[in-house]
Formats: sequence, C-alpha cells, structure tokens
Amino acid sequence: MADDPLTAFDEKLAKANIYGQWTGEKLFRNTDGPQPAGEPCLWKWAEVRSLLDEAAEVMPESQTARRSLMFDNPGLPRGTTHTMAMGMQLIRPGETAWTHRHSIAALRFTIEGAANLYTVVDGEPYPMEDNDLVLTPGWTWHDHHNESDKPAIWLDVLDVPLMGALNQVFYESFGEDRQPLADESGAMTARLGTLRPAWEARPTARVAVRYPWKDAEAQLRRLAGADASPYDGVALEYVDPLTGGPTLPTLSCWLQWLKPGQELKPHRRTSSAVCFVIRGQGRTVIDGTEIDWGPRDGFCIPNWAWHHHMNTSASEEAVLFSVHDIPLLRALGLYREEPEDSLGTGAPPPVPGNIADRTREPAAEQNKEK
Ligand code: 1HN
Repeated sequence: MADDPLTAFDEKLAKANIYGQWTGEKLFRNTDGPQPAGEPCLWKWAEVRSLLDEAAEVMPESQTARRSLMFDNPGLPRGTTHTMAMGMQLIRPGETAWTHRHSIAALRFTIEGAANLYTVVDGEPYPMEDNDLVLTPGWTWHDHHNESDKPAIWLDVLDVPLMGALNQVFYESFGEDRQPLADESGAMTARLGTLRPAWEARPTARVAVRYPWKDAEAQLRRLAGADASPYDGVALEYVDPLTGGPTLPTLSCWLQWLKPGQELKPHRRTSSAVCFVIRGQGRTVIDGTEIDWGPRDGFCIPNWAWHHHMNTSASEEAVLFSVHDIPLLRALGLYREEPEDSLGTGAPPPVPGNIADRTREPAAEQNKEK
C-alpha cells in the first residue's frame, strides 16, 4: 500500500477496473491537438514497377487475393496513412481477379489501362482506360478482368486501416470468378442511368462508379490557370453527380494542377492524404521532409502535418491525383485547417494552447481573460 492516500486510492480503483480521470494518461496523452500519424513517405515508380513484374512471376495465380503491392508506412502499425491504404495492382493478359465484396470502400485509378480492361461492380462492367477512376463502394461485388494483350496496372486506395480501427471489417467471396452481368449482352456501356428498379430495397450500384479521364481532363483544361487556392492550387474534387458530395462516404478524390515553377503555401489539415503523380516533376515538403517526385510515384501526407507542393519544372505542368479522408472528418465535425479554412467548410478555428493547462487554471484567472 502506498503511503499517499490518493496513490493508495488509485491502486484500489485499479483493482475494480476503474481509474480516476485525473490520472489522464489512458484517455488522452496529448492535449495539444493531433500528432501526425506515421511518416511522410515516397514510393518510386521504377522500383514498384519492377516489383510488380516480379510479383507476377512468383505469384502466377491471383490465388484468393489480389496481386496488389500495398504501400506500408513504417511509422504506423498498418496502412499508408492511419485511415487509408494505397497500393498498385497488376493483372496479366487474360487474368481475372475474382469476385468478392467487403465493407471496406475502395477506388481504382488506372495507370496502364485498356478498353478491354474492366472492373465489374454489382453486375455492371466499367472499362479502365488510362487515368480512369473507378469506385468499388463498400459492400459492392467487384471483380477485375484483363482481356487486353498486355499487363494492366492500377492504383488501389481503400479505407482499410479505418475499418480495422473501427472493427468493422466484413468480407465475402462470391464463390465464382465472375459475377453475372446485369446486361446479358455484356456491352460495356458503363451505366450513367437515372432510373433503377424500384422493387429492390436499395440501389444495387451507385450511379457514378466510373469517372472517365477524358471528362476529368477536359474539366482540368478548362480550369487550369485559374486563380485558385494558394494552398492547393487548381484542385478539383470528383463529385457524385446526384448529390454533389464526395466520391465515397469516407474518401474524396482530387486532381491538382500546378503550373510550371508554381510553389504553393504551407498549410495543414486534420485529414491525411495519399498522392499519385499523373505527370510532372515536383517536390512536396511535409513537416520538413522533402519528397522529390516524378511521374507515377506515390507518396503520403500524414494528418495535421504542415505541407506544400511545388512544381520544380520551369516548363512543364504537374498533375497530381490524391485521395483525402476529408468526408469522414466532415461527417464527424472534425475537419480543420491551419492557417485558414481554405475549403470553405466552416471548420472551427484552431484552438491554441493546452486543454489540460486551461482546466487547471483557477476560474477567476479564466474569467479575467474574457
Ligand atoms: C481489394 O479487395 C483489392 O479488390 C485490392 O482489387 C487491394 C487491399 C486490401 C484489402 C482488399 C481489389 C486490396 C483489397
């Protein structure tokens, strides 16, 4: 028994599986806001590309899973950021990555695509040509098929670490390689329908699953050069055309355009991001770490880390694809930015100082400041 009565009492509480909130430690250690989770990291295309070829040799069948090389942040127990996992997947000509579904939401950004490379999502085939974005929302059946004559590669981004942390991972295999197509003819007319079977309890597929590059690029060309955000440059968010909201309940996808030589201003947001370089050369400085990127490299920006992008080429534009866990945070009222709310989200201003210090101040002292 400790001599000090409070320490003795704390020991007594522990035996009853109780602790006094005053001991603090277990609830929150840091009262100065979030510490960025994980490290800023870069995955170079040349290395990943050669590892993908090697994966195709040592793993000739896709087996029960996917031939996806997942980018692992060495500063985290799992994931590329604390909420998202990014990887690159290769399927060989004639291969199928067979049908399954999971509560995890995912998206694919096509790196080396073809007209007859496609993902089937709840019975609808969606072609994956270069730079097309295809969503596989949580709990949708999906399988990938490469009916072209060359290997196909795409970027996978999923909310795996988030679903893991919430202990919400459900997984089901369809039991066959291919799911039946809704349209028996198999015509690849990626559905952009505004009518659905009313007798089905809920929509079987979201209206927007595929975002063709030709539309995205046209929009980028239209807005390139606009006097846009000093922090994000010309940043375009992919939206669900029905709701105007983000692509997925947890994840939002962006395209960013940086003019030659452009350097953006540093800021930080409570969200984290994973980025893929569509074209160009540049540098992103993340909490003092310099990440020098080129075409098809991937990198990550931990949450609440100060960062800014620059296009280091004096003559070429740079275009980034990125995925942010902003919708998740907005839904919970947790989205914030410093030094200002550049997205117009109405995010609360940053709270300076230390909660613990303030709660220890006598009430009279606090009142004097007001
Ligand atoms: C998954 O289902 C796919 O469907 C790719 O292609 C990568 C990584 C973790 C968990 C599920 C796919 C994945 C994955």
